[in-house]
Amino acid sequence: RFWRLHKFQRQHMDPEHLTTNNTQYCNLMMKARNMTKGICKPVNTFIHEPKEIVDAVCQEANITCKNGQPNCHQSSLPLNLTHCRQTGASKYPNCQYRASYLTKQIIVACEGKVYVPVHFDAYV
Ligand code: CPA
Repeated sequence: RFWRLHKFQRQHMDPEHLTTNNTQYCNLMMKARNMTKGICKPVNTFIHEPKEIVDAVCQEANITCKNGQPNCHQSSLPLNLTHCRQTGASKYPNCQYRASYLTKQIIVACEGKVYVPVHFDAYV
């Protein structure tokens, strides 16, 4: 169970880059964060906010996740995001992505005794 919160940090957290207008961001980051091993992960969202802000989303009211579980929570405020989507021409192992920069509310699933995000469900 413990590894899942580290997986969320690896796949979705990037507080260092507050604004990004770099077309290579997704190509570099999807690889650097090990999401292009075995397959190209088709979509992934990075959150450019401090860990405390993202962890605090778990304290918002429970809502239903896409998979029907009740452990999702929506941020009250919009957060800075980069959404990475695999291009049509991208072929493993040469994973290619298009980046979209967004400011949207996020929905995450949370788990654990220290109740923290383990899954990125959506942005709205
Ligand atoms: P991840 O957060 O690693 O939706 C599939 C993946 O695509 C998902 O990966 C997030 C990503 N995505 C994204 N941005 C989007 C849309 C999708 O980044 N806009 O998921 C981690 C694990 O969580 C998966 O193995 C499935 C699992 N999971 C799904 N619902 C859950 C729940 N309610 N509670 C706990 N785990 C859940």
